[in-house]
Amino acid sequence: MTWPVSLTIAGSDPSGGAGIQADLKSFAAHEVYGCSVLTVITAQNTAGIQEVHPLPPELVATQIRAVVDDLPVAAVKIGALGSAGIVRVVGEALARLAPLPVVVDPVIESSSGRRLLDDAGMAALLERVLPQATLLTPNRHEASVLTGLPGRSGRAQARALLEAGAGAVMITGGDDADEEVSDLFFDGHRSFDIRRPRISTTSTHGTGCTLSAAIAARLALGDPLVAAVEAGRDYVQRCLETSWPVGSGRGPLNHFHRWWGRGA
Ligand code: PXL
Repeated sequence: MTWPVSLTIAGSDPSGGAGIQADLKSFAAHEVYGCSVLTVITAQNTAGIQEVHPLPPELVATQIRAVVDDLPVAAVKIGALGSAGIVRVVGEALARLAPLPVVVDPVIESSSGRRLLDDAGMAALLERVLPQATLLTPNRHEASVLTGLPGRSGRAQARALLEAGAGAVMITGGDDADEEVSDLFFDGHRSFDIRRPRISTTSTHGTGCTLSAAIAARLALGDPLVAAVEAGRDYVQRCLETSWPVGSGRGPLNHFHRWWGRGA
């Protein structure tokens, strides 16, 4: 018996709803051992983000080395990277870890609109990290910024992201206003929409982090990619359905609904 291990390389949200905190909760809920390499320290809560401080790239590189030299990492999730220098060291580390499954959530800004990666970082992400993604999970805005294609051209964006080197793409539609949330999956062969009813809740902080971490957890457990994507999407739906208000703004998801049930 071995304990599956997932690694998140992402930013910190001290309010615990997004970033590495969401990723570690998501790994734990899947009974996957979670480890985390910090890239950016933010000061934020459910109401908004106050500060964003990327760490020195060498410190990110040293953290990654400390983890992968010791632990049998079976899947990696990449979240906010914060600077072009960090993108570069993460790209180098992924090349050494290949062919491990890598889920890349191309975080460009926080849900409240604060930049978490500048333009130089975006260019580096496209060149050095995106081609190493087993799966890329942009929302519509991120897919549009990464491809330069307008917001609603999901299929064209997905094709462009595969041409840029991603193994597969899931463009998430949670930020739309539609009754139904529709996510688009494309891996070059299979293309399908995953549709779920929209849940009326203000507890949506960290949805993208949680989804990509859940998929990485399923991959660490040995699921094939499409099964991992569908299971990850169902997990997020349950997290949203069972969430309850925490904080004054956009609250967190209920990562532990299997044990905690629905909130009071
Ligand atoms: O949800 C994107 C995201 C990722 N990582 C960190 C964040 C956020 C959004 O606020 O703070 C650290």
